[in-house]
Amino acid sequence: MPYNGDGSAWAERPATSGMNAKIADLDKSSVYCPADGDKHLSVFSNAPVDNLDTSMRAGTRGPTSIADPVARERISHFDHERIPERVVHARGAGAHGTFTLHTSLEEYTCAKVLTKVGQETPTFTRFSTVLGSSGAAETAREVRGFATKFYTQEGNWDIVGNNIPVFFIQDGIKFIDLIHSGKPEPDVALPQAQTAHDSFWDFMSLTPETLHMAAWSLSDYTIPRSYRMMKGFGVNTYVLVSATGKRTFAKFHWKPHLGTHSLVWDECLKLGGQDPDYLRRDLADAIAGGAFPKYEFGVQLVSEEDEESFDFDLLDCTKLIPEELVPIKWVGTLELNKNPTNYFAETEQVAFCVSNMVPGIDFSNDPMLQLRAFSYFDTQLSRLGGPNFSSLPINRGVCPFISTARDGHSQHRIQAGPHYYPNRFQTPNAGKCPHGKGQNYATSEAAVKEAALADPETMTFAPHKVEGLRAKQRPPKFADDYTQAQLFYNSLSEVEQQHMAEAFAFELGHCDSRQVQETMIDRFNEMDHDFAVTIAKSFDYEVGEPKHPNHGKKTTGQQPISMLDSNNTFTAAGRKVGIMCLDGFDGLQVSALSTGLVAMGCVVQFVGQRKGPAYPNGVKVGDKSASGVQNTDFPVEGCRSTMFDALFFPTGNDAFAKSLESGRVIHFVREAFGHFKPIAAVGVAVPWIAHKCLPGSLDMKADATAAFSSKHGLILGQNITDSEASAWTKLTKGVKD
Ligand code: HDD
Repeated sequence: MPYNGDGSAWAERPATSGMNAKIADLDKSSVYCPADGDKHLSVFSNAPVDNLDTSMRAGTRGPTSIADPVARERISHFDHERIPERVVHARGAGAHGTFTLHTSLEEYTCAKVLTKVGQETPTFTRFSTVLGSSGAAETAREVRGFATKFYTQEGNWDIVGNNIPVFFIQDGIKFIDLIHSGKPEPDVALPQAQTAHDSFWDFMSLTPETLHMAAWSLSDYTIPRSYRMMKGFGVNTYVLVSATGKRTFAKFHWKPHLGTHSLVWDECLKLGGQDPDYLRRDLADAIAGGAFPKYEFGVQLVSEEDEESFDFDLLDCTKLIPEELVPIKWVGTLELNKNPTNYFAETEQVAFCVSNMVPGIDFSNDPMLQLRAFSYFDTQLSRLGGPNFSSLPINRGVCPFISTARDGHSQHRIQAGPHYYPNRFQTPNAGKCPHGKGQNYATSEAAVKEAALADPETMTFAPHKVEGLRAKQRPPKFADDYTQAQLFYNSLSEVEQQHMAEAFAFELGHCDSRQVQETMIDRFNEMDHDFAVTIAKSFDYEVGEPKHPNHGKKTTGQQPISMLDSNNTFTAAGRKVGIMCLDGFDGLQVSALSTGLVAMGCVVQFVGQRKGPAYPNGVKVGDKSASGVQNTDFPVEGCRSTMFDALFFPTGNDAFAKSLESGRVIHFVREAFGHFKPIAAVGVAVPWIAHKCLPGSLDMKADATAAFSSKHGLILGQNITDSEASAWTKLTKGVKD
């Protein structure tokens, strides 16, 4: 069952049983709308209002009275309904969930969320695009955000990551220029939600450290098929701190149970108009239908002793740790299982802060991370109107705490007790004081260690030594911009490399500056000479010999770079199949196939001549009460093949066969075939596909009634066997000959 837009979900307060601690907490602040006798329409004062249609005025045609508090307050509230959208990642979709730990990381961290096996931690996850404004289309080529707030028993912990394991720049000080260059041009504010313009590629071409991320950005990673089929990465290197004070570097990973899959660019261009909400709809539909998206959570761990043992720097977030060097340890599962009740209150007001940490998790000295730790908290002050954003319902924690912070705009709490520390009421302090004098500081290295280790579960920052010459400087290994860009490119399949070249032609084809195009081609020449030669063809440019020839190495693993790698998951589950139910269709076939597809976890949608009843073979058109009448999701004029992952054409009677002849229906097949989508057909639909829709495209004789092409994902036949059906559902999307 897809997300129901008819408002029926607003009518009643959901049952509270089975709610996780955060949902139960939010419920305290929720208001539902039933007219249950005690409630009435009101204004700010909550006084009842009888008339919301007509303002107060002197006589029927006289001036409107400013003394009408109802009209005034309604207009005034409306005037202030908007808050600033996020300066980046403005467009997002959120969902509540549960994180369950299945493998303890006790050896590395004292954070309970990562040590108590079986513990369920409530979460809120927000997926996003980066550059588009809050109303932008979601299928634009964009890096995607993957941010999760864990409401742990020790406070909130936020992992604010992306769907790509590396980032554009090595130092947060450059973030402002990176984002300015990618956002719409400042004079006429275009283009929206895309990097296909001169400023962005100007910045990229003049900033060599961006090369690795530039390659990821042009790849299929920036056009995901679904947030349910998208990886996530913490990107920066963090530090886990054990109960004995041992510090271990950690990279965070999310791996989708449905595998990692993308759209093809032509689909994106079309879907941008057909359904600009494609990804948030997909997420809401899946959760509403009970097909809860799941992700494995994993860590790559590096001991402090091994910090220098790589040919890249762990503090450089333009680099990943190849899995053959450090495998991923999978420790928990995130399930997204509840849609928000109110988009603004939850998805918009959620404030992810990289600085939200719990004891046992710490920052590394990654210079991006260190500045991020400031930026997120800071931006919420203007976005959410002041320092009390952390006590908004979606942001407040579920663990008990005491704070001496007070007052400020829109204070939500009524705080009793001392607003200073230390105090004579012995407000408990988690930290240990080595001197027992009430001050939480120590005067020697030994005392600091002793204090931290005395009660590791409460230490916020584990002590560790830092020293160095204070200067604007970078570590030497930060200088290698090529090795990992080459590793990424080599690890892709040929077709994915081809997609990158096509993406380059689109992106740089939208730039006007010859200098930008040529400099960028020269940059990619340092990644791979053949690639540079290919992309240069679209720009009539001759590429020279690279200074850093491609080393030819590849990487693979549990989070394989290529989406066609055998370690990726391929499943029919979660895929959307469109079934063409033009009047006169074979009802038995449709019901049998749709039941089978649903059992495999597919979402089935029916397309007919009209939204409403479709009449099977043997039922008179118009006889709505006859058995077998199929309710459709879309009229054929109201949807396109791009909205489905696969299509099924049943057989049918003469009327059905005649309706197949419509140009719109033929276009369905041609377009889906062009996107390498699985198409299945039976009976009269077989010769129609072979000879009308795809003449000359199929390897079948003119009189053939059956054909199967695993390459095209096309299956045509009188009967579809189980093995053919399962091969069909492998969905060879995006694979080109
Ligand atoms: Fe950021 C939002 C991810 C670098 C400053 N960022 C934001 C969001 C995600 C990321 C997913 C949206 C969170 C949400 O859904 O509300 N950002 C990243 C990643 C980065 C990164 C993976 C590189 C490793 N960001 C980065 C830097 C800075 C920022 C270097 C500034 C120094 N990011 C912000 C911000 C935002 C933000 C301006 C905008 C809205 C917000 O924080 O809450 O503070």
